[in-house]
Amino acid sequence: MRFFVHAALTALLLSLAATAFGADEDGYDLWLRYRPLERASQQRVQAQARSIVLAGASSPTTDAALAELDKGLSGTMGRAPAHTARIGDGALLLATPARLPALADTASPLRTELATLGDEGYLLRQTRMQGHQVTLIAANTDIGLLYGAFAWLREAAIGNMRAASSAPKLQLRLLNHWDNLDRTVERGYAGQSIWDWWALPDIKDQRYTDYARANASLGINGTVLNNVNSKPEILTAPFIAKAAAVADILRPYGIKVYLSARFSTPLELHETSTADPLAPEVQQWWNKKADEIYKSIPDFGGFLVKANSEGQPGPQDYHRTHADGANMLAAAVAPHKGIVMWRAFVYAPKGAHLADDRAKQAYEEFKPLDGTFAANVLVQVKNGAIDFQPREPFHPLFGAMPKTPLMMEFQITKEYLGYSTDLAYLGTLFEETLDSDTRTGKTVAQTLSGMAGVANIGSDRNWAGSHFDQANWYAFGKLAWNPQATASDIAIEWAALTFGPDQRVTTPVTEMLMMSRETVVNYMTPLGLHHMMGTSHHFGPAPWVDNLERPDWNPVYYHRADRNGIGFNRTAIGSNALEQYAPEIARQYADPHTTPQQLLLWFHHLPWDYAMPSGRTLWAELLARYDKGVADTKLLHARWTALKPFIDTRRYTEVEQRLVRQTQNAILWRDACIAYFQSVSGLPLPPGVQAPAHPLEYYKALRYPYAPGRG
Ligand code: BDP
Repeated sequence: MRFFVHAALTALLLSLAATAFGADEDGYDLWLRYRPLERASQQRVQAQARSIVLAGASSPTTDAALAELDKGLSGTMGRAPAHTARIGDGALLLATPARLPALADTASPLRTELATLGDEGYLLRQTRMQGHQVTLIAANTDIGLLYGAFAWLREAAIGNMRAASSAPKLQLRLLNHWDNLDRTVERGYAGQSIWDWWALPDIKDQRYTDYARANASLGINGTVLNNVNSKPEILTAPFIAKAAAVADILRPYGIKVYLSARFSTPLELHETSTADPLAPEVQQWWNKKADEIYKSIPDFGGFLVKANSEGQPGPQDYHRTHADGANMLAAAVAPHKGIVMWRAFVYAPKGAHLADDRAKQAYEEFKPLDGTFAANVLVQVKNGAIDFQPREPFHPLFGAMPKTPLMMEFQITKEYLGYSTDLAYLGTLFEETLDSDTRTGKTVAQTLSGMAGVANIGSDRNWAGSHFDQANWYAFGKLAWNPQATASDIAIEWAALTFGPDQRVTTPVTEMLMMSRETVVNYMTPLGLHHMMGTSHHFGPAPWVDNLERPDWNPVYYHRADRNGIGFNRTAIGSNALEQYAPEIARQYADPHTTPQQLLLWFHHLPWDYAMPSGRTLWAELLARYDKGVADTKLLHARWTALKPFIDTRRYTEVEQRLVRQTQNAILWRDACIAYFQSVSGLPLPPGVQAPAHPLEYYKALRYPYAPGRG
């Protein structure tokens, strides 16, 4: 009997806990969930928002800010306070100097503070205004007020209510959609493109507004709607009208629309006889095209261009330089204050001369052009010199082009890190690159004028393909606003907003996030290995591939493993890619003993018996890393299962299924790589290291014909 009472009580408590931790969520609300707060937090929020007051007349942007405050407060508090015209005690007051004379008063310390916050900054402050105690959201512009409203709501949702002041450190904070006009997404793992080009411009999905809200909440202020592998049609009148409809929706949220332009567009549309950037007919065509676009989209941001890379057309087809091409487009958008983001991800097209090391090509092509780009051109550089690998050293162009504004290009979508099935928080990857010291007097972050992230957004209900991948969108936005923010602070905040502020959840979730990317590095490409993924879809291990048309598409080109050793020698006696870095770095990394272990095989080819700091041989260390990758994946899973009582069933299950799959992926990577490297090294497995489950041929025969993301 006692047993039954006990069991019934436990069941009751468990079900209460389940209710306490909420009904099922599908992830659509992202970090803007606005779930009911506990009583004590509600009281704190209530004290700051007895009424809502907007100083001055409304605008589409203040309408958006007020609507968000209503939505947020209805959710967290159960009801939104009244909007009033007069300031009273406990008012939440939104004001700019133009809206409220008291803020324009040069003697006011708030005015002085605001003067440091620029066009997009904001401050949150408890203060007295017209004799009343108020909570002030102040900014210099309406966009600043919107950002401030989101920041205040974030504080409310976490129950903090701290004073704050913040301004973006980078002017350009963009998403890059690799979305095609047929709604497929290149390297997208979250369903179809959210842009329904067929339905636009007449039919406008509510998602576009929610997309704008989510991005504005992070301070993202631009979006490139279409794939860098672009099509000429995007610049025809019907598509300009479609882009204009999107721009109209995003505008109140401070987000500008940009388009990826195909360099040969006028030629392919049969409107010119060449695409040579120095031909007057081509220049005139682009000038007229820019005028046409700006007529429909007055605040059009400009163009993103992938040229002379992977078969895309470009100025080199006419023996012109990247600067000639970029400057021609820049001249077309300059009268409208537009910009051109010209990508540095270039490597020789098929059949052309192959560099001895693909990692060197962007630097070789772009460094000599420093100082020759027009003022409204930015060169957009991927974080590393190869291609969005789980780990790469920072790209040598950062710090090497002091006369050219640079944009960082990160990949938020996880093409090489397990799609949206494997958990890998990229905040740590982004932070590692941004904090790298270029030894030119600046960190990578300090060399930047902007930051672009290849979006992981799609039509999936949860936007990103998995709940945890939302954290990568979040971290990108936060770091674009402040590249000095830390990945762990961002993780804590995201965890609290996504799963609620209970520390029994936020602490372990943050720990999971923080260990996840290193876990993926360990089970995929430890110790500086890179580019060993399956051909074309880039899923799963394929270190054996050696038969592709271009040598630098083959994994064997990158790991160079043979009976004697492994790794790519990029020192002076190798490809000398090291020479592209500042002398201090080149010197430090010239010696394997002073090269960070995590980049060892990126820069060095070493014998299998090379002595590692751990006391193990390189061979044994490599095996140990693979084992750690698998062990840590299991640990991620175990940490999540311990959270079961605290997470709604739907999200718990969706994440859990992925972690089971990730463990299988990790084992696959470990086993396949060990089987392959053992076949080349001929070395035995040390005692205690488990043999791969299958012979090498089994792994080589695996195929993924319908892997997603190939656009
Ligand atoms: C590679 C992708 C390819 C992109 C290319 C790029 O595999 O789909 O088109 O980068 O950035 O990572 O242009």
